[in-house]
Amino acid sequence: ANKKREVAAAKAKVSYTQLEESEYFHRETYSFKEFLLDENRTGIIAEFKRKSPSKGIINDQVTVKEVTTAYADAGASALSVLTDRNFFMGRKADLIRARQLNTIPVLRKDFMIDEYQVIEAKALGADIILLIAAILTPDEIKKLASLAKSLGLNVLLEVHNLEELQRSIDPNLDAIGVNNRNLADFTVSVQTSFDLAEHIPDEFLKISESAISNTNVIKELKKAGFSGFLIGENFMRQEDPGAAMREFVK
Ligand code: IGP
Repeated sequence: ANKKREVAAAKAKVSYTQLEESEYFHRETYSFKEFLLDENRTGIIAEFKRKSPSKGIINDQVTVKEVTTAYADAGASALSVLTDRNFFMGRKADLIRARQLNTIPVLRKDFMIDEYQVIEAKALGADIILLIAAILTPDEIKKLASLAKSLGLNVLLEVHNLEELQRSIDPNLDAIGVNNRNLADFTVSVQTSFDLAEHIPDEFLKISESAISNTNVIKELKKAGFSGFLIGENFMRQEDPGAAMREFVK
């Protein structure tokens, strides 16, 4: 019976009141834009990712501490931390840890579908949330983005194609990320970013996500108007992801 109670307690959601009592819930967030456009930083949003549906285990030997602090030292403009457990082996505690240890913006990388998760993101110490156009209706995007803004969170909308982009544009978004990975078949092509660049209105920061493996691509993406580059696997698959990023930006 004790065991049962423990399991039930672990499953129970933290109440809204408890979330709002979190110290981080009241912090002032970092500006995503400021860090992305900072000349002394790289524009790279460096990701902590142990596992993915397309690759399986990428790296489960490293700690949030060693990786995220090394990323920040190497000039990351922001950190991306997976909190999804099922597909990515992420934990909410990873996000809290990244927040505690770093003074740059942190993106909560997860499948956000309801308001609870947005409030939770703020309580865990996130500065940025991800909204994925492929899994949300325009109304849901509007609702979640405006809640996020009201909490001071920055909003990154992820799109894969022109149709998703056009139906999802909303004034509460700060940044639009083009995911170069096709979620239907996991194929990757950076060309997706080049194709969509001109369709993203100038008031939004442009981010290119996934499959970025060399600095020449970043140069070309910058020319096309991108100011953010989300990189996970290329660093995480190395034994020392922080050293990999240092080498990459050298
Ligand atoms: C990073 P890569 O190819 O550098 O590991 O990609 C990031 O773009 C990818 O992890 C990602 C993702 C997502 C993960 C993009 N959108 C949505 C989970 C959910």
